Amino acid sequence: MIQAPKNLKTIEAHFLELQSIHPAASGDFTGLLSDITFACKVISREVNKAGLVDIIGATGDENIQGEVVQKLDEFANNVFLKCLGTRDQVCILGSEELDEPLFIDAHSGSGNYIVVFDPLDGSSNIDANVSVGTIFGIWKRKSRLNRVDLSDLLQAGCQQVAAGYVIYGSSTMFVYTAGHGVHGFTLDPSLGEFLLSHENITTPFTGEIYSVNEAYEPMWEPEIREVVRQIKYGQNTTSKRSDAPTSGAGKSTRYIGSLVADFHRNLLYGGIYLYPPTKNKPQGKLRLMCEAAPLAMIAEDAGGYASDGKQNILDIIPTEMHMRVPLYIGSRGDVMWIEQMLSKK
Ligand code: P6P
Repeated sequence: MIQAPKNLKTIEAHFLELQSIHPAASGDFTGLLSDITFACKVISREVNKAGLVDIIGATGDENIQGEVVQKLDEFANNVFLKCLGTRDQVCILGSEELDEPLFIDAHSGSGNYIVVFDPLDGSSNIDANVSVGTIFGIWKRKSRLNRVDLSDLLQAGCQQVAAGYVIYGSSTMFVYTAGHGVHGFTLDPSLGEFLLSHENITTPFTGEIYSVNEAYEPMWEPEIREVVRQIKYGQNTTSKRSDAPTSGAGKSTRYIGSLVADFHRNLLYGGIYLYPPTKNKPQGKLRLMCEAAPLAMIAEDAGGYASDGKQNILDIIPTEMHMRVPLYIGSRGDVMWIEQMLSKK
Protein backbone atom coordinates (compact mmCIF):
# COMPACT_ATOMS: atom_id res chain seq x y z
CA MET A 1 0.00 0.00 0.00
CA ILE A 2 1.46 3.42 -0.90
CA GLN A 3 1.99 5.68 2.10
CA ALA A 4 0.34 9.08 1.61
CA PRO A 5 3.03 11.78 1.89
CA LYS A 6 2.86 13.39 5.35
CA ASN A 7 3.49 16.95 4.46
CA LEU A 8 4.13 17.56 0.76
CA LYS A 9 4.50 21.32 0.78
CA THR A 10 6.48 23.15 -1.87
CA ILE A 11 8.41 26.31 -1.05
CA GLU A 12 6.10 28.28 -3.34
CA ALA A 13 3.08 27.08 -1.33
CA HIS A 14 4.92 28.23 1.79
CA PHE A 15 5.55 31.67 0.29
CA LEU A 16 1.84 31.98 -0.55
CA GLU A 17 0.89 31.03 3.02
CA LEU A 18 3.28 33.74 4.20
CA GLN A 19 1.63 36.21 1.82
CA SER A 20 -1.79 35.36 3.21
CA ILE A 21 -0.65 36.75 6.59
CA HIS A 22 -0.48 40.15 4.89
CA PRO A 23 -3.86 40.69 3.17
CA ALA A 24 -2.66 43.96 1.60
CA ALA A 25 0.35 42.25 0.03
CA SER A 26 0.77 42.93 -3.67
CA GLY A 27 2.51 39.62 -4.36
CA ASP A 28 5.80 41.39 -5.20
CA PHE A 29 7.60 39.89 -2.20
CA THR A 30 6.30 36.42 -3.04
CA GLY A 31 7.41 36.87 -6.63
CA LEU A 32 10.87 37.98 -5.50
CA LEU A 33 11.30 34.97 -3.21
CA SER A 34 10.20 32.69 -6.06
CA ASP A 35 12.72 34.30 -8.41
CA ILE A 36 15.50 33.70 -5.87
CA THR A 37 14.33 30.09 -5.51
CA PHE A 38 14.47 29.58 -9.27
CA ALA A 39 17.95 31.12 -9.49
CA CYS A 40 19.18 28.70 -6.80
CA LYS A 41 17.70 25.72 -8.69
CA VAL A 42 19.69 26.75 -11.77
CA ILE A 43 22.86 27.16 -9.69
CA SER A 44 22.26 23.81 -7.98
CA ARG A 45 22.04 22.07 -11.34
CA GLU A 46 25.42 23.46 -12.44
CA VAL A 47 27.14 22.94 -9.07
CA ASN A 48 26.01 19.32 -9.03
CA LYS A 49 27.41 18.58 -12.46
CA ALA A 50 30.51 20.78 -12.07
CA GLY A 51 32.73 17.74 -12.09
CA LEU A 52 31.25 16.58 -15.37
CA VAL A 53 31.59 19.60 -17.59
CA ASP A 54 34.39 22.02 -18.12
CA ILE A 55 32.91 24.68 -15.87
CA ILE A 56 35.14 24.27 -12.84
CA GLY A 57 38.49 25.83 -12.53
CA ALA A 58 39.40 29.48 -12.26
CA THR A 59 38.65 32.10 -14.91
CA GLY A 60 41.84 33.83 -13.84
CA ASP A 61 39.89 37.00 -13.05
CA GLU A 62 39.91 38.49 -9.57
CA ASN A 63 36.93 39.98 -7.67
CA ILE A 64 37.03 43.07 -5.43
CA GLN A 65 38.19 40.86 -2.57
CA GLY A 66 41.30 39.89 -4.56
CA GLU A 67 40.04 36.30 -4.67
CA VAL A 68 40.47 34.30 -7.86
CA VAL A 69 37.00 34.06 -9.38
CA GLN A 70 35.96 30.50 -10.08
CA LYS A 71 33.87 29.95 -13.19
CA LEU A 72 30.92 28.82 -11.06
CA ASP A 73 31.17 32.04 -9.06
CA GLU A 74 30.67 34.02 -12.25
CA PHE A 75 27.94 31.69 -13.44
CA ALA A 76 26.04 31.94 -10.13
CA ASN A 77 26.39 35.72 -10.09
CA ASN A 78 25.10 36.01 -13.65
CA VAL A 79 22.13 33.75 -12.87
CA PHE A 80 21.12 36.03 -9.98
CA LEU A 81 21.54 39.14 -12.13
CA LYS A 82 19.43 37.62 -14.92
CA CYS A 83 16.69 36.31 -12.59
CA LEU A 84 16.44 39.40 -10.38
CA GLY A 85 17.78 42.22 -12.49
CA THR A 86 14.88 42.25 -14.92
CA ARG A 87 12.13 42.27 -12.30
CA ASP A 88 9.98 45.24 -11.27
CA GLN A 89 10.23 44.23 -7.60
CA VAL A 90 13.93 45.10 -7.31
CA CYS A 91 15.53 48.55 -7.20
CA ILE A 92 19.09 47.65 -6.08
CA LEU A 93 21.17 44.47 -6.38
CA GLY A 94 24.40 44.03 -4.42
CA SER A 95 26.70 41.08 -4.97
CA GLU A 96 29.93 39.90 -3.40
CA GLU A 97 31.10 39.57 -7.02
CA LEU A 98 30.24 43.16 -8.01
CA ASP A 99 32.54 46.03 -7.08
CA GLU A 100 29.55 48.43 -6.92
CA PRO A 101 25.81 48.02 -6.31
CA LEU A 102 23.57 47.73 -9.37
CA PHE A 103 20.73 50.31 -9.47
CA ILE A 104 17.92 48.68 -11.44
CA ASP A 105 16.00 51.02 -13.74
CA ALA A 106 17.17 54.02 -11.73
CA HIS A 107 14.80 56.29 -13.68
CA SER A 108 11.46 54.70 -12.92
CA GLY A 109 12.81 53.29 -9.63
CA SER A 110 9.65 51.22 -9.40
CA GLY A 111 11.19 48.40 -7.38
CA ASN A 112 10.54 48.16 -3.64
CA TYR A 113 13.27 45.69 -2.68
CA ILE A 114 17.01 45.58 -2.28
CA VAL A 115 18.71 42.17 -2.53
CA VAL A 116 22.33 41.67 -1.42
CA PHE A 117 23.82 38.25 -2.04
CA ASP A 118 26.92 36.09 -2.08
CA PRO A 119 26.14 33.95 -5.11
CA LEU A 120 28.51 31.13 -4.29
CA ASP A 121 30.21 31.29 -0.91
CA GLY A 122 33.07 28.89 -0.25
CA SER A 123 33.71 28.51 -3.97
CA SER A 124 37.41 27.81 -3.44
CA ASN A 125 36.19 24.38 -2.29
CA ILE A 126 34.29 23.58 -5.48
CA ASP A 127 37.02 21.56 -7.15
CA ALA A 128 37.21 19.34 -4.04
CA ASN A 129 33.46 18.67 -4.12
CA VAL A 130 32.98 20.32 -0.71
CA SER A 131 29.57 21.84 0.07
CA VAL A 132 29.21 25.47 -1.02
CA GLY A 133 26.32 27.90 -0.69
CA THR A 134 24.39 30.99 -1.69
CA ILE A 135 23.52 33.63 0.93
CA PHE A 136 21.01 36.49 0.48
CA GLY A 137 19.39 39.28 2.44
CA ILE A 138 16.34 41.32 1.39
CA TRP A 139 15.63 44.90 2.51
CA LYS A 140 12.83 47.32 1.58
CA ARG A 141 13.61 50.76 0.21
CA LYS A 142 13.33 53.43 2.89
CA SER A 143 10.85 55.64 1.05
CA ARG A 144 8.92 55.67 -2.18
CA LEU A 145 8.91 59.45 -2.15
CA ASN A 146 12.57 59.82 -2.98
CA ARG A 147 14.70 58.45 -5.80
CA VAL A 148 16.50 55.28 -4.80
CA ASP A 149 20.00 55.97 -3.56
CA LEU A 150 22.82 54.46 -1.49
CA SER A 151 20.96 55.12 1.78
CA ASP A 152 18.39 52.54 0.66
CA LEU A 153 21.21 49.99 0.34
CA LEU A 154 23.24 50.74 3.48
CA GLN A 155 20.69 49.57 6.05
CA ALA A 156 21.33 47.54 9.22
CA GLY A 157 20.60 43.82 9.25
CA CYS A 158 17.69 44.38 11.65
CA GLN A 159 15.91 46.13 8.75
CA GLN A 160 15.93 42.97 6.61
CA VAL A 161 12.49 41.70 5.63
CA ALA A 162 13.88 38.27 4.80
CA ALA A 163 17.16 36.35 4.69
CA GLY A 164 18.21 32.93 3.53
CA TYR A 165 20.86 30.59 2.29
CA VAL A 166 21.04 27.57 0.03
CA ILE A 167 23.53 24.82 0.77
CA TYR A 168 24.64 22.76 -2.23
CA GLY A 169 25.71 19.62 -0.41
CA SER A 170 24.72 15.96 -0.28
CA SER A 171 21.34 17.47 -1.02
CA THR A 172 20.41 21.03 -1.94
CA MET A 173 18.58 22.79 0.85
CA PHE A 174 16.97 26.24 0.94
CA VAL A 175 16.71 27.76 4.44
CA TYR A 176 15.01 31.12 4.97
CA THR A 177 13.20 33.38 7.40
CA ALA A 178 10.82 36.27 6.77
CA GLY A 179 10.35 36.90 10.46
CA HIS A 180 7.92 34.03 11.00
CA GLY A 181 10.30 31.20 11.91
CA VAL A 182 13.20 29.58 10.09
CA HIS A 183 12.21 26.90 7.61
CA GLY A 184 14.21 24.46 5.48
CA PHE A 185 13.25 23.01 2.11
CA THR A 186 15.07 20.14 0.40
CA LEU A 187 15.26 20.01 -3.39
CA ASP A 188 13.73 16.94 -5.02
CA PRO A 189 15.63 16.98 -8.33
CA SER A 190 13.14 14.57 -9.89
CA LEU A 191 10.37 17.14 -9.34
CA GLY A 192 12.50 20.27 -9.54
CA GLU A 193 10.74 21.38 -6.37
CA PHE A 194 11.99 22.48 -2.94
CA LEU A 195 9.86 20.53 -0.43
CA LEU A 196 9.37 21.50 3.23
CA SER A 197 11.70 19.25 5.25
CA HIS A 198 12.67 21.30 8.34
CA GLU A 199 9.78 23.41 9.68
CA ASN A 200 10.50 25.96 12.43
CA ILE A 201 14.20 25.25 12.88
CA THR A 202 15.45 26.21 16.35
CA THR A 203 19.09 26.07 17.42
CA PRO A 204 20.24 24.77 20.87
CA PHE A 205 21.11 27.45 23.45
CA THR A 206 24.61 25.98 23.70
CA GLY A 207 26.42 23.53 21.47
CA GLU A 208 29.34 21.11 21.51
CA ILE A 209 30.96 22.36 18.28
CA TYR A 210 33.21 25.30 17.56
CA SER A 211 34.30 26.26 14.06
CA VAL A 212 37.37 28.48 13.58
CA ASN A 213 40.54 28.45 11.48
CA GLU A 214 43.10 27.94 14.24
CA ALA A 215 45.99 28.45 11.81
CA TYR A 216 45.46 32.19 12.42
CA GLU A 217 45.99 31.83 16.19
CA PRO A 218 49.36 33.66 16.07
CA MET A 219 47.62 36.65 14.42
CA TRP A 220 44.77 36.94 16.94
CA GLU A 221 44.60 39.47 19.76
CA PRO A 222 45.41 37.90 23.18
CA GLU A 223 41.75 38.04 24.31
CA ILE A 224 40.67 36.03 21.25
CA ARG A 225 43.37 33.46 21.95
CA GLU A 226 42.07 33.21 25.54
CA VAL A 227 38.48 32.74 24.32
CA VAL A 228 39.46 29.85 22.04
CA ARG A 229 41.73 28.40 24.74
CA GLN A 230 38.85 28.37 27.22
CA ILE A 231 36.52 26.84 24.64
CA LYS A 232 39.09 24.05 24.24
CA TYR A 233 40.55 23.60 27.70
CA GLY A 234 39.17 25.91 30.26
CA GLN A 235 36.25 27.39 32.06
CA ASN A 236 33.90 27.71 29.10
CA THR A 237 30.88 26.91 31.17
CA THR A 238 28.41 26.64 28.34
CA SER A 239 29.33 23.04 27.55
CA LYS A 240 27.10 20.45 29.20
CA ARG A 241 28.60 17.32 27.62
CA SER A 242 29.04 14.71 30.33
CA ASP A 243 31.78 12.81 28.48
CA ALA A 244 33.90 15.94 27.88
CA PRO A 245 37.57 14.96 27.48
CA THR A 246 39.37 15.67 30.74
CA SER A 247 41.51 18.36 29.16
CA GLY A 248 38.63 19.92 27.27
CA ALA A 249 35.47 21.89 27.87
CA GLY A 250 33.63 19.35 25.77
CA LYS A 251 33.62 21.20 22.49
CA SER A 252 34.61 19.45 19.26
CA THR A 253 36.13 21.39 16.39
CA ARG A 254 34.56 21.19 12.95
CA TYR A 255 35.79 23.62 10.27
CA ILE A 256 34.89 22.98 6.64
CA GLY A 257 36.14 26.30 5.30
CA SER A 258 32.72 26.93 3.77
CA LEU A 259 30.67 29.32 5.90
CA VAL A 260 27.25 28.10 4.76
CA ALA A 261 28.18 24.46 5.51
CA ASP A 262 29.65 25.27 8.94
CA PHE A 263 26.76 27.58 9.80
CA HIS A 264 24.09 25.09 8.67
CA ARG A 265 25.56 22.21 10.70
CA ASN A 266 25.90 24.39 13.80
CA LEU A 267 22.35 25.73 13.35
CA LEU A 268 20.92 22.20 13.44
CA TYR A 269 23.26 20.65 16.04
CA GLY A 270 24.21 23.66 18.13
CA GLY A 271 27.61 25.31 18.16
CA ILE A 272 29.49 28.43 17.20
CA TYR A 273 31.36 29.72 14.16
CA LEU A 274 34.11 32.26 14.75
CA TYR A 275 35.94 34.47 12.27
CA PRO A 276 37.92 36.84 14.52
CA PRO A 277 39.94 39.84 13.31
CA THR A 278 43.62 39.18 12.59
CA LYS A 279 46.61 41.48 12.21
CA ASN A 280 46.25 41.51 8.42
CA LYS A 281 42.43 41.51 8.50
CA PRO A 282 41.61 43.90 11.41
CA GLN A 283 37.89 43.83 10.46
CA GLY A 284 37.88 40.09 9.80
CA LYS A 285 37.28 38.54 6.39
CA LEU A 286 33.50 38.20 6.12
CA ARG A 287 31.21 40.79 4.56
CA LEU A 288 28.47 42.32 6.72
CA MET A 289 25.75 42.73 4.09
CA CYS A 290 26.01 39.57 1.98
CA GLU A 291 27.19 37.10 4.66
CA ALA A 292 26.98 38.15 8.32
CA ALA A 293 23.68 40.07 8.37
CA PRO A 294 21.55 37.49 6.51
CA LEU A 295 22.93 34.62 8.61
CA ALA A 296 22.49 36.72 11.76
CA MET A 297 18.77 37.15 10.98
CA ILE A 298 18.42 33.41 10.51
CA ALA A 299 20.40 32.64 13.68
CA GLU A 300 18.33 35.07 15.74
CA ASP A 301 14.98 33.85 14.34
CA ALA A 302 16.07 30.30 15.25
CA GLY A 303 16.89 31.37 18.85
CA GLY A 304 20.61 31.91 18.28
CA TYR A 305 22.67 35.10 18.12
CA ALA A 306 25.40 36.80 16.08
CA SER A 307 27.94 39.35 17.30
CA ASP A 308 31.02 41.16 16.05
CA GLY A 309 32.44 40.67 19.53
CA LYS A 310 30.96 43.89 20.88
CA GLN A 311 27.42 44.22 19.51
CA ASN A 312 24.63 42.41 17.72
CA ILE A 313 25.54 42.03 14.04
CA LEU A 314 21.97 43.07 13.18
CA ASP A 315 22.50 46.52 14.75
CA ILE A 316 25.54 47.45 12.64
CA ILE A 317 24.83 50.06 9.95
CA PRO A 318 27.11 49.40 6.94
CA THR A 319 29.36 52.22 5.79
CA GLU A 320 29.80 50.58 2.39
CA MET A 321 28.47 47.48 0.61
CA HIS A 322 31.62 45.39 1.08
CA MET A 323 32.14 46.35 4.73
CA ARG A 324 33.76 43.49 6.65
CA VAL A 325 33.07 42.48 10.26
CA PRO A 326 34.42 39.97 12.75
CA LEU A 327 31.78 37.25 13.17
CA TYR A 328 30.79 35.06 16.13
CA ILE A 329 27.52 33.29 15.26
CA GLY A 330 25.44 30.33 16.42
CA SER A 331 24.13 29.12 19.78
CA ARG A 332 23.02 32.11 21.86
CA GLY A 333 24.69 30.96 25.10
CA ASP A 334 28.03 30.40 23.37
CA VAL A 335 28.03 33.70 21.46
CA MET A 336 26.96 35.76 24.48
CA TRP A 337 29.73 34.12 26.54
CA ILE A 338 32.26 35.25 23.90
CA GLU A 339 30.79 38.77 23.82
CA GLN A 340 31.08 38.88 27.63
CA MET A 341 34.70 37.63 27.52
CA LEU A 342 35.68 40.19 24.84
CA SER A 343 33.95 43.07 26.63
CA LYS A 344 36.30 42.55 29.61
CA LYS A 345 39.37 43.74 27.68
P1 P6P B 1 39.72 30.96 5.76
C1 P6P B 1 35.15 31.21 2.02
O1 P6P B 1 36.13 31.96 1.31
C2 P6P B 1 34.79 32.03 3.25
O2 P6P B 1 34.29 33.26 2.85
C3 P6P B 1 33.80 31.26 4.11
O3 P6P B 1 32.93 30.49 3.36
C4 P6P B 1 34.70 30.42 4.99
O4 P6P B 1 34.12 30.10 6.25
C5 P6P B 1 35.91 31.33 5.17
O5 P6P B 1 35.96 32.21 4.05
C6 P6P B 1 37.20 30.52 5.20
O6 P6P B 1 38.23 31.48 5.38
O7 P6P B 1 40.48 32.23 5.99
O8 P6P B 1 39.58 30.11 7.01
O9 P6P B 1 40.17 30.15 4.57
